Formats: sequence, C-alpha cells, structure tokens
Amino acid sequence: MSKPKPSDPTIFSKIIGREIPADIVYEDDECLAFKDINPCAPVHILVIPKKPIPRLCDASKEDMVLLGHLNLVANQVAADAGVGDAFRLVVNNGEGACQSVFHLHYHVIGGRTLQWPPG
Ligand code: IU
Repeated sequence: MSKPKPSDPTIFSKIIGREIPADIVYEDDECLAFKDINPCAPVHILVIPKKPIPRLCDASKEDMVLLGHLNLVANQVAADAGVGDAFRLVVNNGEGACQSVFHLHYHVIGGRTLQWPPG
C-alpha cells in the first residue's frame, strides 16, 4: 500500500460526509465543529472547513474569507462551551508541528489553566 499523500481524503472528510460518527457541536455550509475524540482539556473542539485544505500553509488568497469564518466559528463554539473568555486556538501545520490529520483544523482548547509557552 502506498503512503497517503497530503491531498488524499482524510478521516475528517468522512466525518463531514457522515460516513463515521462524531460529536458535532456546530455546522454550516462552510464548516463543521466537533468534539476531539482524545481531548487534552475539558473543552477540546475541532473546527474544520468543509473544503479539504490539507494544511494551513496550503490555503491561498481565495480562502481568506473562509479562514476568517473559521476564526469566528471558533469564537462561537468556545462561547457555547462556556469558555469564550479563556481558550486557546491552535493549528498544527505539518508533520514537524505534530499535525496528524491532513485536513486543516483549528483546535479550540479550554476549561483548564493553560500554560505558556506550549510544549
Ligand atoms: P493534529 O493537530 O493533526 O495532531 O490533531 C488531530 C486531532 O484529531 C487530534 O487531537 C485527534 O485526537 C483528533 N481526532 C479526532 O477527533 N477524531 C478522529 O477520528 C481522529 C483524530 I483519527
């Protein structure tokens, strides 16, 4: 079997297509937000675009509005989860930054004391 390419569909595409279940907390035409299956904090939600952009660095100018929208949805899901005033938004970009699923996602993390700098 050949190594998956960054452009291959990921498990997140299957979540968008409802081929596999997820605990979805928000959806609109452009994006989806669901609870991380392996949370690192009491609130750990992933916000993903429906467009399969593999990494943040693969986004282009045409994605400008979409990227802004993802940020506002992150605000919204954080507020809905009760952590609107204290949360962290994380994008792991590339293998070297611990990205493991190559479909752009924003981690919304909160509900506990967060340290800085992160590990
Ligand atoms: P990363 O930034 O690519 O490392 O984050 C991927 C996240 O996706 C990670 O926190 C996983 O726990 C999470 N996840 C998930 O919520 N559901 C899944 O089916 C899979 C990964 I695979």
